[in-house]
Amino acid sequence: MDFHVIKTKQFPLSDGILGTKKQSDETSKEQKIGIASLPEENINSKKKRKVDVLDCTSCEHVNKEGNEEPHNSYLYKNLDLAFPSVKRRSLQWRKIIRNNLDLDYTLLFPCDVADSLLQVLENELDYFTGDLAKIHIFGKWLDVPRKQVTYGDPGLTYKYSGIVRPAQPWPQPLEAVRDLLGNVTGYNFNFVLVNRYKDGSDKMGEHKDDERDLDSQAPIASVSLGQARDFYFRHQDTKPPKKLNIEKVLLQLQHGSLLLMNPPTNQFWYHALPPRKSAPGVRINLTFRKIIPH
Ligand SMILES: O=C(O)CCC(=O)C(=O)O
Ligand SMILES: [Mn+2]
Repeated sequence: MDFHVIKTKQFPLSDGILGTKKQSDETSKEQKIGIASLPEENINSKKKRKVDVLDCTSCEHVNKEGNEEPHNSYLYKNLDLAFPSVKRRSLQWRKIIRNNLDLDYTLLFPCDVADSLLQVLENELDYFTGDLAKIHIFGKWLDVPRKQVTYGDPGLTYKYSGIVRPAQPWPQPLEAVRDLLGNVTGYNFNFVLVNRYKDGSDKMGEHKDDERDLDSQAPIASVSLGQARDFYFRHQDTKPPKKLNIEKVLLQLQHGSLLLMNPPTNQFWYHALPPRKSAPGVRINLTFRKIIPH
């Protein structure tokens, strides 16, 4: 699963249904879209994979002085929760379509905002411990190889991997990200699962997010902060007995990125975040979901 990294110019916009705002003074900054996948026309090609990387590590942090409108009422620990610089920016989406896979990827947050948001979440979130930090698989209770916590609207719960997790009240910064995603995608997410990977040894195994409680018409919106990590999708029928010849789709999820897993992706494809010694930093991932209340 080796990646060949190339840096590319921006991909064409495909903002249609996603309703992103255009006109921006920040798009002139050299930004490279970060995604690793085969170009659509090369699905069955045996050529080496090319990975396009939108790399936040190389972009200069924005000097806000004089450029920002005051939004003091939202100012929160050096983070403006109205996300004005995000709303002003023109998002460059990459669409990936395969056999029942449907993804949209963009760099949502400029580096400075992503840095601040990561810092705030590092300071404020408390992760599950004890029994709440375990999952139940094949009759065994196992430690989750990362940290997790869940938030959402009052009364909601989420059942996955043999466990039930309550929606704790929204922390202000996550509520603000939820609202931003509502603007960007048009979906009202009511729940978020937070995963914290302390280093490259923390991981997530192959799974589908196909629980019955999820609204099957809504995407899952995955925001990544911190260490860039490899991520892949594997079609369910690539193993025996069917052994279909459908290639994995490989991505590298960058600091500040947003990945939309649109229906019916999670009916047909597994996804996973494999361990990576070469990715030693902390990463926080937020998967915003729409749960059907009972
Ligand atoms: O950390 C990630 O990017 C993956 C998270 C994920 O798949 C999940 O929360 O279900
Ligand atoms: Mn998942």
